[in-house]
Amino acid sequence: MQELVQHVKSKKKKGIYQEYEEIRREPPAGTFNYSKKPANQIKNRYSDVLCLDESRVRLFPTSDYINASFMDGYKMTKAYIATQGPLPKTFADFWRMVWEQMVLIIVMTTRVMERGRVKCGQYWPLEVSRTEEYGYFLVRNVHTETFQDFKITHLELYNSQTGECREVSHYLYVSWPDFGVPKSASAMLDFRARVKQRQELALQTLYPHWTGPPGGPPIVVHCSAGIGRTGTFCTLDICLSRLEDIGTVNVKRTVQRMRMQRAFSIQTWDQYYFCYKAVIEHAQQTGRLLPIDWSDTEPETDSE
Ligand code: PTR
Ligand code: PTR
Repeated sequence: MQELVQHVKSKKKKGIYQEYEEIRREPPAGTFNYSKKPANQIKNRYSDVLCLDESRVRLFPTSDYINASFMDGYKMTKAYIATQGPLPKTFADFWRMVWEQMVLIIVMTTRVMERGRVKCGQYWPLEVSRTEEYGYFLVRNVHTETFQDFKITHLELYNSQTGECREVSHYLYVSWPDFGVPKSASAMLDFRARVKQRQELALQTLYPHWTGPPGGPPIVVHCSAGIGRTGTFCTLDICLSRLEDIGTVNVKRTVQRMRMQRAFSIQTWDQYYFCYKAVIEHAQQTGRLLPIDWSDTEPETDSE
């Protein structure tokens, strides 16, 4: 951990910015042919945010395209599905994906409207006790808890084709603007810890005989495009899991690897820098690091 602090201290903001620029300059690791097919183009929220063919999530059995990518986590394959904020025409596809991949948690890091613009469709019922229909799924809002920076909603997902019902938790982080960073690292760290606890508990109670990959089904993470805030959340989660396991972190490698599965993950240098700061804050909170004197490294100006 001390090495990470030294890394941030010696590079300063400017060096971290350059490190991010190096990552950005690397070309995408594959092709986007499925995203570009004429029949699929209308299913992309942004024409310039496409998913790599190799890691894309396929829906069954037909009409298999959704703008969603599997991403590995720390010592876990397919730990996440990174996806765009669902569009009204893809709501049913989104719930189909949640069902087919046996998802227990949806993490949403955007608001539905931001600065007067729609960033994501309202794909779940907002009001408690309300049920909405999406294709052959019925989704019911069972209970909502509101915190300062996030909202947790317990949903019931009913598949009218099979007659089965499942529980899905919806974790919505409300104070994170696109192309920005969360207001507070500690609120984000708290949010991430709750997501992790919920995934562990839900796996034990809902799928006690789970034989799939360790860690359980993928966690769906989305923002508006599914790259900036989504990539930042997942980078942080991977780095903290590694820190908790072996006490070291490699932010650069984590982001480089992530971009091989979800192109363009992490959109701005301050989202990248935020990962470093939040990891350091977490290490301090958990007693892995002593307080740091930043006064000797304080940069004179921001490097943008
Ligand atoms: N073409 C869009 C734009 O640049 O506005 C794509 C885009 C939108 C990219 C939002 C990233 C965005 O942020 P996030 O992935 O955090 O929703
Ligand atoms: N947020 C952490 C803390 O408060 O100790 C770590 C941290 C703080 C990291 C400051 C970097 C910092 O540098 P700057 O002031 O340039 O953002």
